[in-house]
Amino acid sequence: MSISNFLKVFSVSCLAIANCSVSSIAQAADANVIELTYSAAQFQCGEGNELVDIQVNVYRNSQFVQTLSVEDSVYLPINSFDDLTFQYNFIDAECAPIDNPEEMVLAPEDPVPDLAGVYEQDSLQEILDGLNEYEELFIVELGTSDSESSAYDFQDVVMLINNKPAFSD
Ligand SMILES: [Ca+2]
Repeated sequence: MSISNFLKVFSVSCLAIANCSVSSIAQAADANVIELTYSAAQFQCGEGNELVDIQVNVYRNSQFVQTLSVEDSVYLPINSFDDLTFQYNFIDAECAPIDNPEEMVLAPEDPVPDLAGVYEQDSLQEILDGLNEYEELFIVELGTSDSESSAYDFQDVVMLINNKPAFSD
């Protein structure tokens, strides 16, 4: 990717960074740019209720970048996915996420963890099977930390990590 393309791309996410500065651009010069797409949210406050609208605040190196709703994408220059942290907000819901949501990144060849939610586990495998080699899944469990629970399915929030966005050639 050329420097001008990189700066163009960076400036996109820069729009949302309150104190985006020349130094932060310089700092990001060694970083890889990923495209993060919020694919799906699937959470109910109790069985039979509507799916909760979950908005996700994205932070890079502890700085707020952008709020994502389902189907939103953002380009993020990062050195590692660990640079990113997330905050999950339930909109107009009668319940709230657990205090310490559990997050996981899965690459295409990774084994799908042995989760209680068998049906969901199958579809997680299907999503993984459909990924390109440069893509990964970011999956989140917001309902329970009890790995024996059928709610422990890591599909409350699902995001696609594209490590090779189209512009990067
Ligand atoms: Ca869950």
